[in-house]
Amino acid sequence: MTNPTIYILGAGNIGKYVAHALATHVPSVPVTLIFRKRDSFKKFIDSGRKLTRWIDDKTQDSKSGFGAEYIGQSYKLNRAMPISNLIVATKGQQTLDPVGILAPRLGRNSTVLLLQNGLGVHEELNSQIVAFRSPANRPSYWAGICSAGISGRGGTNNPFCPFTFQMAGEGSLKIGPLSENEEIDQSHLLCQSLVESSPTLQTKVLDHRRIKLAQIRKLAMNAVINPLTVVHKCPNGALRHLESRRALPGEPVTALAAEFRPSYMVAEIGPVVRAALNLPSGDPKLDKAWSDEALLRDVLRLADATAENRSSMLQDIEGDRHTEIDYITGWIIRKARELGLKCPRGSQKLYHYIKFRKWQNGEVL
Ligand code: KPL
Repeated sequence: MTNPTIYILGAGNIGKYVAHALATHVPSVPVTLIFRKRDSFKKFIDSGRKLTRWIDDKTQDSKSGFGAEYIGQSYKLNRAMPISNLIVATKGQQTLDPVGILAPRLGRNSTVLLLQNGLGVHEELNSQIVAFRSPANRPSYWAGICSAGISGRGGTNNPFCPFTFQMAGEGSLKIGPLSENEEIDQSHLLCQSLVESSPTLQTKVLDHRRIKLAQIRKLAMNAVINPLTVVHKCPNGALRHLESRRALPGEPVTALAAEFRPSYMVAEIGPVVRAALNLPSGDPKLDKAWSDEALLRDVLRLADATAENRSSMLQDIEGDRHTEIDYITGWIIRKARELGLKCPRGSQKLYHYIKFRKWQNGEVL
């Protein structure tokens, strides 16, 4: 049986943004938000199951109310419907547990769109969720990359406007299948609904090869920007100054100054992403697009375009939460090892610093 509802796990900025766009542009498709915290679930119900978009100092309430489900303690699986379409908008490190709870409602006819930073989440779901160990039971995974600038006006912890989000800049949503063999069916409910929401989302449907390129490009950007903003405790825009800063006469060139700058990180990460992509050799266009120069240019452009932002990783560190380091820098390190490449030393140091909140030699974060 196909369930016509689109479920969204994670009511953070991206989850709210996509839910609001679906409700605005495809009101005939029911959308249900799934909550893991009772508190947020209750607040959502009490506030009338509405989401508010804040743009150019004007607010726009979602036209229709949303469905809401709570999957924390006392969750009754036996009364729950199977899920045909699930958008996962949680952070990588917050995905395994809730998807594990939902796994009995997901199966080979379900589509799961992972809308998050980093790589490696779907492999983790397949290896850690018992029901998904058999390829025959696995959902079809899609990846989504959202480049819109969205900030919460407080997030779900804000007692005044937990379900409001603010648009800081337009952007696109690229989606595509993670399996090489999957044909794109534009009439599939999830795909079609996201495309119909294009006036807001600007959805582009890519084939497997192109979504993989887009994912790895975004990962390379995040693997440079996010850990560097943590180590320097700075907004994204400061990375350009850091890049051009030279040691003053007589100033000792510390590891921080020499290594932890965008060009150094790109020089380490570039070879790993190029090898992971296994690009056909001798294609001058591809060689140029994936050169260290092009990656560095894109990193600095993204840092400039999001200059005021504190990266999601820096915000997680400041809020004393787990970070996405395992799916970003961790992925680079694992890939380098798997491909027999030189160990990316700077990335390894940053990984340890961010994962364990201290340097390998003991200094505390
Ligand atoms: O994706 C981001 C993040 O913070 O995770 C960027 C694009 C770097 C914006 O801050």
